[in-house]
Amino acid sequence: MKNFEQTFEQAAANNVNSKSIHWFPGHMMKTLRLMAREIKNVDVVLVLLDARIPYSSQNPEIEEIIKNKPKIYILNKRDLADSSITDQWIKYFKSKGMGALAINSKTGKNNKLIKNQINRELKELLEYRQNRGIDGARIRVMMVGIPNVGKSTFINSFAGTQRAKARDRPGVTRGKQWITVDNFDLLDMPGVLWRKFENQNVAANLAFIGSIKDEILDIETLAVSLIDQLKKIYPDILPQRYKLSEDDMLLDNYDILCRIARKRGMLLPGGVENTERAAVMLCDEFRSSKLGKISLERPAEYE
Ligand SMILES: Nc1nc2c(ncn2[C@@H]2O[C@H](COP(=O)(O)OP(=O)(O)OP(=O)(O)O)[C@@H](O)[C@H]2O)c(=O)[nH]1
Ligand SMILES: [Mg+2]
Repeated sequence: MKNFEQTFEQAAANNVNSKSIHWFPGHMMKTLRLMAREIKNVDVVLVLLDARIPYSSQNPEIEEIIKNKPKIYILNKRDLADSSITDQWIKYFKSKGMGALAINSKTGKNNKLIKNQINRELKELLEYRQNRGIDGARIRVMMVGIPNVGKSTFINSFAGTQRAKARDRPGVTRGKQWITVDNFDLLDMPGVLWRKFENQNVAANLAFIGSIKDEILDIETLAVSLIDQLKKIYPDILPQRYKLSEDDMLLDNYDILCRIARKRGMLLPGGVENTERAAVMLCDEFRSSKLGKISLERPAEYE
């Protein structure tokens, strides 16, 4: 079984050898350049993070581009994360003087909260404009974040209609798109990953939540890493969901995947466990919160 480092090295090699498999695709490079250009034209940046991995979903290259702008961190997909840990993350961001909110973009119930937060963040600018008689000036908002975090979905719920294309896979938005809602101009952007992962945990977390295309990953390696993580931070989840015994849980992680395959009747001719199918199922069940509301990172680890 390959480890994560090997998987990513393989992905990088594929990037060189194949036209169709792209690790850090050209459109992400273009997006970083576009962001650097457009940052001058916006008033505030909404940084969408995934509530399950608020640390790993902060892209340092994006942070560098937006560092001098007012910004609000939005922990999206809060419905999939452990709510008590999300509350801890919000406190963590606030203790660092950063505006932060946790939301579920699929509901559209957050608009008032977000407008208030933007108004608070831009208080001085809005007062300045009012004093100069430029009341009613539009507020320009740039959306940034990793692929698949929900930027386009957020815009659609903010607008109350389907204005930006949003799908359940990374790499959907390919160019910039301005969308006007009341006195706001929202700039939708493609998601951006890292050029190079220094930290394999970050890479694994991004893969678990579906921000990296599964096609460039070894899904069994991914599932084995996920089993490893879940065993450490939510030890009851796998035994409960897949009816694994205490002895099963003492097996090594790959053998646990075999047990999961067997328990779900995923067998190849000859009775061998179909670990690939089990791996796809495990990742899907994690992503769709069938395993429960799971937070893979806690702020205490990053104090
Ligand atoms: N459960 C849940 N799903 C969400 C939420 N926000 C977005 N999604 C889902 O996440 C998936 C990705 O959403 P998009 O809006 O396309 O993500 P994006 O950030 O625009 O992605 P790219 O354009 O590829 O960078 C879609 O299936 C959405 O329905 C949320 O708050 N909760
Ligand atoms: Mg999008």
